Amino acid sequence: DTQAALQAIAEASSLEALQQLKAQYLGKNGLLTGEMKTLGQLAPQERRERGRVLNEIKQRLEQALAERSHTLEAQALEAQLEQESVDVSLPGYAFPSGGTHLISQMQAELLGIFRRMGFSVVEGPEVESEFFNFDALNIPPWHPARDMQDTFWLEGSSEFRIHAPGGQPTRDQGRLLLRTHTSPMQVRYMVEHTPPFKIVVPGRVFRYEQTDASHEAMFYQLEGLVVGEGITMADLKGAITELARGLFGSEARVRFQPTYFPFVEPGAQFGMWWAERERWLELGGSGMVHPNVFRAVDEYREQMGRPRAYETLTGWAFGFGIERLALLRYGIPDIRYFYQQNRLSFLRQFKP
Ligand code: FA5
Repeated sequence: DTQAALQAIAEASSLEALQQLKAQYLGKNGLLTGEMKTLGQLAPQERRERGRVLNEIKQRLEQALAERSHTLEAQALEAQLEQESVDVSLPGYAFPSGGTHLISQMQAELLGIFRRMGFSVVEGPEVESEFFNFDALNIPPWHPARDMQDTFWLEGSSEFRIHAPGGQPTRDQGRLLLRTHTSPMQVRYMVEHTPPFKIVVPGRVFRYEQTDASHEAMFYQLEGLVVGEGITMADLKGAITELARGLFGSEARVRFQPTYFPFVEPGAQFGMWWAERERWLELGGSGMVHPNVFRAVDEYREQMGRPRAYETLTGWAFGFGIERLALLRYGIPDIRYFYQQNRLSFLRQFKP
């Protein structure tokens, strides 16, 4: 009964029910399929007539199935949209937000102080060559000062070659390492730029060290370098004093004590008076750029076909650890809190 079948299809309440009806009529063992199978027993004339009728029925059923299926799908979609609609009047919920790491905050603050003094900020590579990290800084391979900074050596040799404007690569620059300080950027910058200039270089450095409350294997340094005509130690003291005032207020004081670094002469470690706690903070090293460093830079420049530029000039440099400054300033008992433990409860205290 075609009419009954069509009605059942039109009234099917779900896609599953529709699927069942389809199987019932048109499936392999369906009613219509059964009828089709009997065609073979009829006489040719009758078979043709009956075949035509059955085909027509089949087409009508198929069309009805398709239409109903379409309607049901549309209804399902409608219902789903209804259910998933957004109620814009509901109160929102707060997303947890990250914060800038204390060391990044300190770095930004320090760079701000130096920018106000007219310094440019430049950065260099963390994977460095033996040449820039040691040799050019007046630390030859046999020099005991190499042991002052235990080094992570890397496999392979340097691919860092500074190219002259004409494109001539320079000599081999030795083994690769993770830079143990930011001082190699002194050399890189001087090779590439013509004095006078004032730069600061922030960056990560790495040392093959046993960690403890005040030693990390990875930490941040800030390097400073000023080169020009008639630059003296007094200018260095002025800049460090300005830094101290920027950090600790106008009453801040600084002190310099003689010390040794191969790449400066004379060399001085410097500290700041922390009035609030009535104590000195030892910050880092500094001094007048050693003539051997200028010499190495000029030699390198010559090899690149650039004019020597440092013979008649003087300059000073400093370098200090940003974590050490943060430890002292905020009374943090252990440097390992910053990266190794990475404790959120600790870091959140310094959310800006
Ligand atoms: C240097 O690295 C020199 N390049 C500094 C310098 C630059 C001197 C320019 C002269 C002219 P030193 O090895 O002392 O020096 O390290 C400098 C500072 O880095 C230290 O004063 C300290 O603040 C910090 N520091 C050193 N080792 C560690 C460490 N393992 N963990 C955290 N901070 C460290």
